[in-house]
Amino acid sequence: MLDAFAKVIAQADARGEFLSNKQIEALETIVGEGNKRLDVINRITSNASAIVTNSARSLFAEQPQLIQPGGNAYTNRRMAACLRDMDIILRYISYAMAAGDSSVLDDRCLNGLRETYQALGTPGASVAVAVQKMKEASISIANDLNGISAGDCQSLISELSVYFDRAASAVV
Ligand code: PEB
Repeated sequence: MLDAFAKVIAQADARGEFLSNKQIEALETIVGEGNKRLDVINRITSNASAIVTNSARSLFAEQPQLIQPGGNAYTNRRMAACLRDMDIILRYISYAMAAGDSSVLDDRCLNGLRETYQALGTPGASVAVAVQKMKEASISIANDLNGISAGDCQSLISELSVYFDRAASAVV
């Protein structure tokens, strides 16, 4: 599990080189945008249950067969497992955002998840839709200018999008 700093250090050390100017500049950007990054993480974290429940509700409205007899989220036990999975995925995405690197998400959440879903008969494509819905909800919450001074969050939002896309494509 690496963060943005440990990653460039590992890369430079593998070559026996000092950090390049480009690497230092990239780290400077991360430090400079640190407060905005923490704000994004804080907004996702404090709205996590709304993000999960609204996204799940929207998924089941679009794919009602999932909650009908024979569906993979049918019965309270499976519904609970589904909501829990969405919560786990969102939590690891928030960790990746905190680290500025996807390795925590890749190693501890996504690795083997497609195979797990195949074994369980859980439709990965539906999980991917749920992840995309959490992405839209998270971005609109993170990007909400209400009550804050407007700033440029473009690069942080696109980084956040990449983590969601990574999670969605890891399960189909
Ligand atoms: C991954 N999910 C499930 C299981 C595991 C995971 C390991 C089996 C064991 C269990 O039920 O607890 N666990 C989860 C995860 C990590 C982890 C991400 C990462 C660290 O440790 N069913 C649907 C929807 C979807 C869904 C499409 C969006 O119809 C999910 C939610 N996951 C789902 C369901 C089950 C499950 C298990 C319903 C239960 C399936 C079953 O027992 O039949």
